[in-house]
Amino acid sequence: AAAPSANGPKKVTAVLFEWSFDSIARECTRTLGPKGYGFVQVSPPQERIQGSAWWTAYQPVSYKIQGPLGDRAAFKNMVDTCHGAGVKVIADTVLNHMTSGAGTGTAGTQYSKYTYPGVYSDADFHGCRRPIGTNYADRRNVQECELGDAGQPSLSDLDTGSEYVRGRIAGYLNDLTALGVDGFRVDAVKHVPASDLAAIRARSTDPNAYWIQEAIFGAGEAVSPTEYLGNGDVQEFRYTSDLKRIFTNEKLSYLKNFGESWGYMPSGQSGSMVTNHDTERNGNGLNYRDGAAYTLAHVFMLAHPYGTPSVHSGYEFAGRDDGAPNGHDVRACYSNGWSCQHAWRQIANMVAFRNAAEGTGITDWWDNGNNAIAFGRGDKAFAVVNREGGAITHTFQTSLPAGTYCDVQHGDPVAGGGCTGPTYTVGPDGRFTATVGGNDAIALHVGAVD
Ligand code: LM2
Ligand code: CA
Repeated sequence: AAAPSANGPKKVTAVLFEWSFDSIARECTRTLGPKGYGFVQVSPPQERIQGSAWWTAYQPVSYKIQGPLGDRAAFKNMVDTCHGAGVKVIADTVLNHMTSGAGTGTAGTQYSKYTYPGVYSDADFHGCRRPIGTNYADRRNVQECELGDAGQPSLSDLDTGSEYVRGRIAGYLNDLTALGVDGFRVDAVKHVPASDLAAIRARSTDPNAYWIQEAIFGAGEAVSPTEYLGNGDVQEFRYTSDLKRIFTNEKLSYLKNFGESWGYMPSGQSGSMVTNHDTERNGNGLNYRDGAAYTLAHVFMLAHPYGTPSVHSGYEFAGRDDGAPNGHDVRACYSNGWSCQHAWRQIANMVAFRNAAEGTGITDWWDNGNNAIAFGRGDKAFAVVNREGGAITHTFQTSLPAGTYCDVQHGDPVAGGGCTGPTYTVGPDGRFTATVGGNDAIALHVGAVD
């Protein structure tokens, strides 16, 4: 089993999707460290196919660290800079397959299907050699055939049962570890037998590396995400689709028992997210065009104790395939289409809320039977989320110590005391009265007192 490489109580990951290594280094110092993020996730750093679509990242050519995000030196500098800012680094790693086509990769490697000089040749791939298609009821089809659409060249599926392939993959992970990487998002694990991943993990030079595995739950499928819990954490995709449904079509009051009682995997072993790079495009999760529902879902996720949350931070896109703007370089947030969700006050300030609340459960739940909810995290924190069209006024019972708290949804705490926005005073009885606007929220925690 995996021991997450802890960063104290700081467990929130910012996923800086397709940001260059240099841009991530700047952001670790500028925002991620100061806001309390424990981890930053970098897109697949290995040599990829050329092209402008973002999904070139998921078509490995070799394990050289060189491509549009930067080179090996820039990668190493990013890891060191982030560590200096108190932020650990997770690398998105693609282990199931290599690219489908033929050409020259971003580090100059000339490849063709089943031939990737310096790494793999024909014998290193499974024998199926046709697309998986739609049959997810057949385990071998899912794990030995090829990802991709029917009728097109699909992704060469590595024979992860082979000792040679396992050694190569482990060598890549261990190289990243040597560069200082603390954990891995493991792509497409449903397509790799859990036992193959365990054998790869067993070769790790960092037994504490954090693994967050991507396995999308599908009812009736042969391969279940729970099979991967022995290797590390697994993302709970039902969390993502349920949050979208609740925040767009249903009632927030339904969230009262949200979490494991909804049939989810164990909270302590699951990744939670409002969306990722796939679900923001395919409709299975909310995206930045969803306005208040999107922002408030983040407030809820970060206030709520289920899972280990990640905040996807990407860019605006007109078409599904659109690659990262401005050559992957993010000089400033909110420019050139970079959305910087991780830095929005309503989201970013909830990271410190969650850090302050770490280890506590839900207390003092309140709802109006419809779309206004409030809950505390013991004597550490309290949040109100109002998805009603209009304002609500209520006297909330909390378990907070008496005091005056900064509402971190509308202001920032000032070092040494004070708040740039509104404050609320919790009385000795633990109560405070507030009017919360429609599609707005209030968040108080013991790390932001006036
Ligand atoms: C993942 N998780 O399991 C990634 O999160 C997801 O973004 C990846 O798909 C997928 N698995 C494979 O790593 C993306 C993208 C696909 C794209 C692949 C490979 O969503 O559209 O497929 O990356 O780049 C593209 C074409 C597809 C073609 C395939 C192979 O869209 O039509 O299939 O390349 O040439 C023939
Ligand atoms: Ca496979």
